[in-house]
Amino acid sequence: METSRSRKLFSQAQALIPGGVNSPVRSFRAVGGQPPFIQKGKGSRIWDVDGNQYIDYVCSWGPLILGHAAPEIVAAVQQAAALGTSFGAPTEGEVELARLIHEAVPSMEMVRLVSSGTEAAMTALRLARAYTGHSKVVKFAGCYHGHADGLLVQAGSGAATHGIPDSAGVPAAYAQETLVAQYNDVPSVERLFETYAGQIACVIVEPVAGNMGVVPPAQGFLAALRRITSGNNALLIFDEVITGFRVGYGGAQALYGVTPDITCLGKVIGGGLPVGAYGGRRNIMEVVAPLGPMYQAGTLSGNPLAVAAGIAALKALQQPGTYQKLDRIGALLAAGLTEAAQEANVPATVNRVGSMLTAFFCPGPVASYADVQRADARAYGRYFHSMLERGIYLAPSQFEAAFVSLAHTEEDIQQTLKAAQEALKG
Ligand code: KE4
Repeated sequence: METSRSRKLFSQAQALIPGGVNSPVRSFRAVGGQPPFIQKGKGSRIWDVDGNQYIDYVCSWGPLILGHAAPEIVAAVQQAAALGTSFGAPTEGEVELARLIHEAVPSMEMVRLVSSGTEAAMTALRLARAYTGHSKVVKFAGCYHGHADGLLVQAGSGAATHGIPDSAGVPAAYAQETLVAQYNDVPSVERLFETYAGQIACVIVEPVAGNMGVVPPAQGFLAALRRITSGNNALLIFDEVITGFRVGYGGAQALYGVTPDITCLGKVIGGGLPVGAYGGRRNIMEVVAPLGPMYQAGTLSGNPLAVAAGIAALKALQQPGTYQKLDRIGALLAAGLTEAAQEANVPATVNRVGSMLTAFFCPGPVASYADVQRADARAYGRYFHSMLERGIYLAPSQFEAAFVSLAHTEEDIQQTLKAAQEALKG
């Protein structure tokens, strides 16, 4: 495989950009080797600067549910750009995107647009603290909600239930306000609410975990979080940055029938451009400046180009049969990968919810963060490179979600499964 231009660019990039990348996971450090530099995408495919073509299952980590360079997205962005790229003033598109989001996710009675999922989750925590007057927040080990200080926290050691920093530069004092529970483990949440009664502002959760690899919520898990938070004057925050408009037009809250107080969105609602959002019940959102005392702002919040792309994406997703098609393609891939691993006698467990899935290199079930940690990341790394050499571009980490889009065809899946059969046979 020709890689000279990517290697040259990576060398130049490393001189100017930490690790040569603008987001750590892109560096391939989790799987080894050097990342190809991507030049273009179309539909389910991307091409690198050396002309190598790949079927793409990263899909920019979720946003490209319509595939690359979808005509309706490109046209919307071109049309918007011709009218000006940013005004720092209200525009009609922001009202339309807020309306589309509210109609799809009724619990979001009011919506504030921001420019990333991190901003959405960071602000949702601030909002919960402002609304409840409580200072502590609960997150789950293995769940990721962006890189705000209070969320870069890992479980404390043993009895210490308060969090410890999961990144340099996060003061212990910040981390201690974050409590860490175990995903799909309701008693671990109940114990925190007993220990810190009256101090907890919210529980924030990925309603389908994507950032430890895909781990679906256990039966009753989300409903239990709803019961516990409601019973303790705490808010329930669904971080639907991945699942929003991904696992269904109404997101995971519609799929599982559990309604949070605040929802965070991102990725799909920007159509591949920088958009995040948070929203919830009107009486909660009325705490947000300029209506209320909680401050949050952003120069490019509601940017006209990003909003135009988001509107085009959501309108395309309203087409009948959209999610049945995504589910069918996702199921075809998951079943084929399972079969290929069995044939190759490789221990693997494929978790899937609709069009997001992860093949864990370990026996199942994989239903918790502890289960996830049994996965053989080195085996995944070897598989990743074998697939890359065969023109299949997977997430460069065992602990991420893979995505299919409306542009992925049955032929793409068959080509992928043929490559997987060869790669798994090693
Ligand atoms: P951003 O700030 O990266 O737009 O969103 C942060 C975020 C918040 N919540 C969830 C559930 C998320 O998955 C993310 C970001 N996801 C990662 C990949 N799993 C983005 C990829 C990256 O970090 O480069």
